[in-house]
Amino acid sequence: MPALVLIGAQWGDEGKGKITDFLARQADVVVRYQGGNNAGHTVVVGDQEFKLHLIPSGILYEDKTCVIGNGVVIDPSVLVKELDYLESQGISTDNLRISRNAHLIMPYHKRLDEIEEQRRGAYKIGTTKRGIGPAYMDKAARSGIRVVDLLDKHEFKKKLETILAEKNFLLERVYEADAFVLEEVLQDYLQYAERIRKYVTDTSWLINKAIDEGQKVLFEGAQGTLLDLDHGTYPYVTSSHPTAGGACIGAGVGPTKISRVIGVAKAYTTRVGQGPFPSELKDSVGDYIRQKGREFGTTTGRPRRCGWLDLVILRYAARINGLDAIALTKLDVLGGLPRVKICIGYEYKGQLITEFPHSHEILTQCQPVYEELKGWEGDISEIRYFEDLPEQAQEFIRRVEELTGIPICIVAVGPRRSQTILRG
Ligand code: 2SA
Ligand code: GDP
Ligand code: MG
Repeated sequence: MPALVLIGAQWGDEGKGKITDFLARQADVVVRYQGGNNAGHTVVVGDQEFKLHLIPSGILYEDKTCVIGNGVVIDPSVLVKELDYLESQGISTDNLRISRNAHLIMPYHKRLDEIEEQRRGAYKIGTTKRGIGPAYMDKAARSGIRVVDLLDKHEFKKKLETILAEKNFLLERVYEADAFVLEEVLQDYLQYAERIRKYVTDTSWLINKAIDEGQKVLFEGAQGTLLDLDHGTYPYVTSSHPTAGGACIGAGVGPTKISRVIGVAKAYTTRVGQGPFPSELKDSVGDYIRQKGREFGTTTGRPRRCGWLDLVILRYAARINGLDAIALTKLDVLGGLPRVKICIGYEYKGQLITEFPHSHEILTQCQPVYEELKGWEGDISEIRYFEDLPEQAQEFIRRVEELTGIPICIVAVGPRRSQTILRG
């Protein structure tokens, strides 16, 4: 895998952290390329569980270079906490590199995220309130502040002064909310600057050099395909590009450098926040999956909405990302159900649709069409070979491969590194 992109094929939380950690063993460089600390990637090493929000999951290995690319929005207060946390656990952060061009999440972004979400009323998105949307808005509006600005005290003060005057006007006069005091923000951010300065570099140069020298680079997506700003269930999406193409822009590498794309998908589907979800289960089976799969937000603790595996979504993810293979996670969670369903299409106005609808209005009116398979009994979490899985679990995997046309290269049967079945 000279350059492998790993993306979420559903609405996030597919287990990207676990699969990144598993594949990172063979990688030299691990790169985050979009999103921010809205992400929550869980990695279990031995008895210890790590929840990472900004730093790539590869940091748990001593010898991997870990990059926060230009496409990530960085809340330095969270970054500093994550650095402190890792170091307190005896994990070195010396191999971390941060792009000079990544944009910063500022305190006003977080306040605006809360206010805007509240003002949406019934149309709220269900954001993580981490300031992600407002930070990307400023980036697109060309009024964002970047990591490189933070490192120059005078430049940072000048920029902050101008932008804060505007934001305070908006907060006080339009939203009747509290304004921010320049000196206070400045003081906090200049402290963060000193803490992160040593990690900052030209990360696009570093990644391209690594690829050219034959090193292995793993791009770790955050969120998922259906949360992509362009290709997701807009407007119920995040403000970045979690799809494979996002890796090129968010890391500064050309598409010709990417050699393989793997989509991580759960054996069922979950979603956090608002928006359409055709195969959602609002019954005791949904509750069973939520409890057994511990489906609660890694960042906010919110209960995740749960439903059956949706192959219309997986085929769509295969198209948008150009998937070479799927890593199927959490197969163990479906164990114990007498029957399992897979959504093979949608019924819309009496017709069967098998392509993901490009219209939000159509999607909200789609009813899932299911194929039912036999479930399997017993705990599969200690199984390490495909052939040792119960016949019904093998059939489930084969059927997903058949109906998507994409091979399943990895099957995860538990949160630990070792609870992974590698195929072919
Ligand atoms: P935002 O905050 O602007 O990115 O929110 C916009 C939508 O994107 C969804 N979103 C997520 N969905 C799943 N997992 C995410 N990360 C956390 C996790 C979520 C959590 O790992 O569990 O802890 O709640 C994530 N981040 C953003 C969000 O729900 C909105 O629908
Ligand atoms: P990510 O955002 O895609 O990295 O996923 P999260 O970490 O937010 O959520 C996935 C959760 O499932 C985490 O608690 C993982 O430890 C856990 N997990 C990952 N793979 C498996 C699996 O195969 N089986 C089980 N039971 N849990 C898993
Ligand atoms: Mg997550």
